[in-house]
Amino acid sequence: MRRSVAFIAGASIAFAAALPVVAGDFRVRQTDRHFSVVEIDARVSDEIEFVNDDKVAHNIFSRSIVQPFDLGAQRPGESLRIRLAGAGEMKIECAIHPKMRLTIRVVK
Ligand SMILES: [Cu+2]
Repeated sequence: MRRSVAFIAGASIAFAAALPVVAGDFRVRQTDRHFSVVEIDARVSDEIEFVNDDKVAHNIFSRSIVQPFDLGAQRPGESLRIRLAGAGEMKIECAIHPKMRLTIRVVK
């Protein structure tokens, strides 16, 4: 009996891990000219929300081959999103503050 309970528990954990993550899967804040996280492990089609909690503007971009983009000027309080389009590693930077760095590893 105990054995079958353990099996069911294990199966439900595996099922939960296989479920797709809902939209707005990751939220990255920009505070004191830094990203709130430096690394993210995500999946293709996950959404990353960038929230500017600073008193200054930012300009998030990536030259990554996987998904190059430039979100342009982001005012304080503004929230911008990207949806991850391909697998690979992305380096995210800010055109205004070169020390701002974020790595997103994307798997299928
Ligand atoms: Cu910046």
